[in-house]
Amino acid sequence: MSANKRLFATAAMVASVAVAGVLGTAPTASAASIPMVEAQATYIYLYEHDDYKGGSWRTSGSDRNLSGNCWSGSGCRSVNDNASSMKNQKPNNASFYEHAEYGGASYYAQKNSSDKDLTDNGFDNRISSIRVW
Ligand SMILES: [Ca+2]
Ligand SMILES: [Ca+2]
Ligand SMILES: [Ca+2]
Repeated sequence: MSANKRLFATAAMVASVAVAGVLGTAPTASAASIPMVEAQATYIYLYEHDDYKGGSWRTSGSDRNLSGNCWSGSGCRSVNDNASSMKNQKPNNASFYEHAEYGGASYYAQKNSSDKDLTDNGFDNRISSIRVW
């Protein structure tokens, strides 16, 4: 019986510590008011070469025309028709299209997936637009 009481007392202590912990974080609760888009930004990455090498470029949403987008690094090597590998780190599926405006053949990139070589998908150096679903 006294053992049960001790157990209860311990549980109550743990509970109060937990409450204190929650209250302790209250001053930073304003962080929760940051828009979710900002706080949980995720991206789809395209890479200039196989194996995620060369320049990279990322987008958080759909892009109807990759023309004018440049790989990271010096100069402006065009992303359009030049992506050779990709990582989709978003919690959304995405489609890559052969042409701008989501036209032509498409490649389906599941959420949280990656592909180190788009050649075997017939999509090496072809992507011209991206739609995030
Ligand atoms: Ca390429
Ligand atoms: Ca592939
Ligand atoms: Ca293309």
